[in-house]
Amino acid sequence: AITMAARRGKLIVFEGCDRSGKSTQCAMLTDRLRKDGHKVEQLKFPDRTTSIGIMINNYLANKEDQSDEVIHLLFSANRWEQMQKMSKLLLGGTHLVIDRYAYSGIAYSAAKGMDLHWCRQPDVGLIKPDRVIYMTLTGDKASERADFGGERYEKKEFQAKVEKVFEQLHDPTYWQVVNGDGSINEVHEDVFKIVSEVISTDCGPLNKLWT
Ligand code: FDM
Ligand code: MG
Repeated sequence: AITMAARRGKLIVFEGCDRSGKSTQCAMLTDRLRKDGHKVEQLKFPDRTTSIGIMINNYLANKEDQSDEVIHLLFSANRWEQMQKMSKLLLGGTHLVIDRYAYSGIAYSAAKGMDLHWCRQPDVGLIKPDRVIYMTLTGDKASERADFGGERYEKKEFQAKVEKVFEQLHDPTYWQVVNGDGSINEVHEDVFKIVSEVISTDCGPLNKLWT
């Protein structure tokens, strides 16, 4: 008898500058998909719970210094340490909703003036997202939101540079821009529409990033 091949889970990544609403939207999307009966897990990068993540956290909290190269490689290693778990979940049919990925890795490092090509290399071969939802905000909306300015990188001028790199990384073949200016529910509806389409499409086997 013909059995339907189990469909793998989809990898959905949220990207964008600080305070663009990524975390809120990740949580809402995960809840919604779960309520609709999907297997779904939410992850975030940096994952501050691992040994590498603790080093990253100390760096971001300005408790520890690292050279630009070292912190860049730690952020990348912090993704690589989750690849086995992620591929298992995806192949087992669980969708993954991820707050930041390799694009943040490149955008924040290149915004410091590091070479973009160099910055990309450590993440080559990570699991490629099925969709990147790039959240944008108009004008000064981000800095008006709560908590902006507490950690390293949370400066208006720096965020503007990060945004420029994100725009360079934007790949229309699998990125979609969502404007985060609206209410949380309005933005959620935009996100949900995009993700519903991705979930109902057969995306084939897992792909590798930038190979
Ligand atoms: N960040 C995040 C990087 O510089 N490189 C990376 O690879 C990643 C994933 O870390 F300023 C930056 C982006 C942000 C900071 O992220 C912490 P969260 O999402 O605010 O925890
Ligand atoms: Mg932050």
